[in-house]
Amino acid sequence: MVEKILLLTPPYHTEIIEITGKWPPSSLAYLAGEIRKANFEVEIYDIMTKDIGLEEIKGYIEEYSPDVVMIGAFTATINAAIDTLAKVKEVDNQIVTCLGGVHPTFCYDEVLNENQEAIDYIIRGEGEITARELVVALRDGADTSEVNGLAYYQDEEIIITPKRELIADLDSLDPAWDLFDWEEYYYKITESRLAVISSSRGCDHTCSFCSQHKFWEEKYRARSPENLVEEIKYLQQEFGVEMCMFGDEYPTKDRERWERILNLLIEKDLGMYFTMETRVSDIIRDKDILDKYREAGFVHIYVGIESTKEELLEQFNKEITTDESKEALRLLNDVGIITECSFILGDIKETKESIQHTVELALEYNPDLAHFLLLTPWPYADIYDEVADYVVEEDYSKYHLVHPIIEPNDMSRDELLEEVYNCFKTFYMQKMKDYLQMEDSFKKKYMMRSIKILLEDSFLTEKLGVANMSKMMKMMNL
Ligand code: B12
Ligand code: SF4
Repeated sequence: MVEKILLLTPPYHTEIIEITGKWPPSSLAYLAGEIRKANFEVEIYDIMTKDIGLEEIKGYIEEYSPDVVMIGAFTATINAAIDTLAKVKEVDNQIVTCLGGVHPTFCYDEVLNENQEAIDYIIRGEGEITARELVVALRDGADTSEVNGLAYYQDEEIIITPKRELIADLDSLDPAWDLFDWEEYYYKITESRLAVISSSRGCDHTCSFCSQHKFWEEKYRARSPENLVEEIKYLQQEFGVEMCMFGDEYPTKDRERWERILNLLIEKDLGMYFTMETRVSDIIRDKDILDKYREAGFVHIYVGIESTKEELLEQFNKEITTDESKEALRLLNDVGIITECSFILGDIKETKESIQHTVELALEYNPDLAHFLLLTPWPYADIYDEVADYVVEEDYSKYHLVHPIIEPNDMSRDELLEEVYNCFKTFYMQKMKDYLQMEDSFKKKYMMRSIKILLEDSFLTEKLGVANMSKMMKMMNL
């Protein structure tokens, strides 16, 4: 009898973005909400947040004894997800194991061929309806080949069922937020209880290094402002959420909808903080309402800048110019919103000099926070074919953006990594002086806390060296 469904996150850590807090896995809340509609008992066990390893996971599976276990993965987490499912099978081979998310959606054949024992089903594409229909079919003893959106191994061959259609109305979803242990989730910088929410799905741009527009089939669907703001209010009232990250690819695409969201947030006056990622062009488009962003609670915005080189922006199909990037950062800085962006390094023509030039320009662009990340071609991204001959790392667990995956013509991987660390060092040594002089006390405190976390707990801590660290900490009075 199939009754108990367990949803897991993979035991994977990077000490990169994660260091700023503990982030609830919203995908699992969405999946659980839909599965629950068919009267199953559903649990979410957030291994990533609990920071536990395979042996503890084994103990939990033995104790909970689920009938079906589901886990999600993108490229960096795929190995950890598969190892987890293998462990589940070790506990009880009768437990049905399912894998979803972007990496298995595109690489289902490679994943299934190499892991037939561990994985019973791959759920391809948008997960909610397929997951629910699959567990219903398992409970009813029905033929799973009738369920769209699956890939699985049967009689020595991979069965691929027809594509799952995207959900037409995102307001119809009902995420099971009550299944989280909210005490566990927080954003360190503001010391706030944190939720990751989703106001829309997809993106109609086609940046060549990105997988998100492909996963969502280059379509854009959005929730109604009213439905979204009601959910935010509910999260605050029921679970004490104080800060929400919009996990969307492209929350601001439709100006009318976006302004309505801002107006509603201002009207409700919830006193919450919000953060999101969006496009440079929308920030410029919205220059006349950016003060509303801040008033609504958007304290920190990540803008997709990616490069200081026009040539690379074109190669990435980013559809922005360097002037626009500078302008967007300036506009956000002017209204007191904390700005963050990343610069992708390590394309095949990269040299030590070009990296040094990038860091100089990064300082001129003047974001509050910058990341210097390495070009990481997901095997299903458009850019993959362009750089395939330069790929020198096949271990997917290293596809986390600060490990060299490709080797440029004129730099070794060690040199590349060394330069990445130098970029962080140069950038933050300079920025620290700016932070100290900030007049906006909220922003100053935010930046001081960010830098403290970066110095004390990140992948950079070791690389900066004790002498540099103490010098920086002393300089910042930390
Ligand atoms: C929030 C977030 C985080 C949070 C983690 C939240 C969490 N606990 O899950 C934090 C900030 C910690 C984080 C860290 C990292 N992240 Co992140 N993150 C996101 C972000 C912005 C939103 C995810 C989200 O909530 N989406 C909303 C939900 C509803 O959509 P979804 O997750 O896609 O889920 C749907 C489907 O994918 C599928 N599905 C997903 N999981 C499952 C599971 C099952 C069982 C099934 C059936 C289906 C299924 O069904 C879901 C519903 O339809 C995405 C970008 C994005 N827009 O999605 C990047 C993203 C997932 N992150 C990414 C990366 C690379 C990382 C890091 C490696 C970055 C780094 N250098 O540190 C780390 C890894 C940390 C770790 N330990 O895993 C990449 C992955 C790229 C790729 N193709 O491989 C993304 C896509 C961003 C990008 N650069 O393009 N991340
Ligand atoms: S990087 Fe951003 S704008 Fe570009 S395709 Fe991906 S989600 Fe869309």
